[in-house]
Amino acid sequence: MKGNEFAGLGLEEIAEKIESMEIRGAAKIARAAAHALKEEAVKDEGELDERINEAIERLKRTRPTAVSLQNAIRFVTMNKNSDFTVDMIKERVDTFIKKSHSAGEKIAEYGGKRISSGNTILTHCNSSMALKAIKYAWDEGKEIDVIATESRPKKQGYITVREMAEYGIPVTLIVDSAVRYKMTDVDHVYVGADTIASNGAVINKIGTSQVALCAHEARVPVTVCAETYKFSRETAFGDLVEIEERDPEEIVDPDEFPGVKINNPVFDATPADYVDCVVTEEGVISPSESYRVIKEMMKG
Ligand code: RI2
Repeated sequence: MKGNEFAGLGLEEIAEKIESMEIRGAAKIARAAAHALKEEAVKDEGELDERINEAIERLKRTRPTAVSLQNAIRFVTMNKNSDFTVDMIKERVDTFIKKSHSAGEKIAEYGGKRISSGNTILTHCNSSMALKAIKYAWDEGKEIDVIATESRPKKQGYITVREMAEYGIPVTLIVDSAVRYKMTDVDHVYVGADTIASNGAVINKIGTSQVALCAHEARVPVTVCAETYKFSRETAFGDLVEIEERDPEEIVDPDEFPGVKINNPVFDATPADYVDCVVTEEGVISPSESYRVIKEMMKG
């Protein structure tokens, strides 16, 4: 069990860090949101129900696309909006955080086993879950190497290449537009997910669908590493996943481009047809089984 990643941070600090992406990655923002609820629960001011409901509203406004955050809140509050107790919130938060870490360990193992010695794995953005699987394969003594995209505009690929290099795994950085050119060298694509819809579509960092399209063309399997709390029950009832649009200034200084519209959508949807499998803590599934995972979630 890891130490507390968010020690000393309260609700507002966590919400601001999620918004600014200082705390980022769908798994981490889910754990951070859970931690923030615990911090609110133990405060000795006002009504507990009110504090928790306000905290939930604040957290939900931070980043709209990753359902992991909403599912963390749902897990902690058991889908209620009243009759909370401090002990219940504390216990549920600790359980969620523990489950998140242990899901990561299982995903590492199941995802890592699918990688063979000699494989080149291409990854996009920075997914803690995808990288855990790659590290597991490396720890098993497999000789592998990684190609990582830069992942404009926030360049989370820099985090990935540093993490791989520090771990000793041979890694090559490429610009996003080099993916199709490099795909002939690739044996597997490993990515994470922010949300998985009931039809098996994977919503992940912008550009993931282009990577998957290139992989599909080259018959390279695409593996998505995602915990079950990244499946969206709302999509089973017809809701569409909101794609977060961030500040155009993350791309360029708009003042330098007068008269130009600048769009900064930060996620896209990869259709299930372009995904070979989803590695969850419960096992490796076909994306077409997403609805079954969601149905199971609804029982709990
Ligand atoms: P893990 C990230 O979102 C990336 O899209 C990444 O692939 C996904 O979350 C899953 O990450 P962002 O916060 O949960 O960088 O696997 O926008 O760490």
